[in-house]
Amino acid sequence: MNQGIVIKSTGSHYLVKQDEQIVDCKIRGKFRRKEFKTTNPVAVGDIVDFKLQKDGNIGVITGIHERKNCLLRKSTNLSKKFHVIAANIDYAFLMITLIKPVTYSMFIDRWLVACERNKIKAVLIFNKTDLYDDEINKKLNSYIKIYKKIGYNCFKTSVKKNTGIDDVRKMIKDKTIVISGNSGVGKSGLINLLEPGLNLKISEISEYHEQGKHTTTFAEMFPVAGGFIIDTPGIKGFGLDEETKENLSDYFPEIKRLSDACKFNNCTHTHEPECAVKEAVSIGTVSSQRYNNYLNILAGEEDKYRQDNYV
Ligand SMILES: Nc1nc2c(ncn2[C@@H]2O[C@H](COP(=O)(O)OP(=O)(O)OP(=O)(O)O)[C@@H](O)[C@H]2O)c(=O)[nH]1
Ligand SMILES: [Mg+2]
Ligand SMILES: [Zn+2]
Repeated sequence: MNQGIVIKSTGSHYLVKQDEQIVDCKIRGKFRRKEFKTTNPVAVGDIVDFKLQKDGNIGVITGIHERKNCLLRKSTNLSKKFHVIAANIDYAFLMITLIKPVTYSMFIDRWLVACERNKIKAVLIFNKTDLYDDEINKKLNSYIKIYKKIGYNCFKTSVKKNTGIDDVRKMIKDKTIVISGNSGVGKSGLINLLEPGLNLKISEISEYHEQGKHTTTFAEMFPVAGGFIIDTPGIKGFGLDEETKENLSDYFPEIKRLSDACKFNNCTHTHEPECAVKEAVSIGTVSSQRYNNYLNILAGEEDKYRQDNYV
């Protein structure tokens, strides 16, 4: 039996790395059906057992080792199935741009909820700072203030001007990191800058829609700056499951911290009297932007954040 790590998944086959050898593997039909809750039973980052076929460099995956963690999302909120973005990761980087394209705060907060839920350390990277004018810089600083206060690591970068990259580089050594975000924010561009030999495909964002063109189509892991980064295809939305919504306040760290001070121990922080969270929002110690996103996720107003007028 051979053992290796999945470095690329295309849905129908998987590249598995064992020492310096890379084997093109499929999975057994039976194995595939057993995992009914996810659209992809095997994800990049998974440690798998595989059998080599007689004719050389082709294999069959026969088992997945237990995951330390994984980042999951529902492809749409209507879908019942989950997609495993990556498995066995130390940090999840979310790349955000406040222009070309605009990353909405609702998207950021939903993604952070998924990280909290899966016990993955989240890091926010605000890219394309070379394009920001005074107004956008004000927004950037307010975002950074909000997220730093909660305890999230935040970085400002310009992949184009090569600024802020060294601080990001320091995070990577000996770690496995997944990088996620909307299409066109510069995920692959950042990896190219960190490890120029890789030459990952990037493309201009569309002029009219100011959105990315989904250039990266499959998740893939690369050796970068003494660690590993999993580049992923850009995503628009981030669907959460019912269970996450039921315990939502557990996944907003600043709300969770205050919950004990609410009058009712089952306080949902929506309509209850003597709610410590609502009091904190009213005096500004909890961000109203975060609180509104909390309320919207609770209320199931799933797709509002896609509208242009949503912050
Ligand atoms: N002005 C500016 N442009 C940038 C910056 N970083 C990336 N870009 C440009 O943004 C475009 C998209 O970059 P990609 O690296 O392909 O974006 P991506 O996030 O990998 O996109 P997908 O693979 O579609 O998810 C390219 O034209 C880059 O040159 C930056 O810091 N400033
Ligand atoms: Mg890309
Ligand atoms: Zn409360």
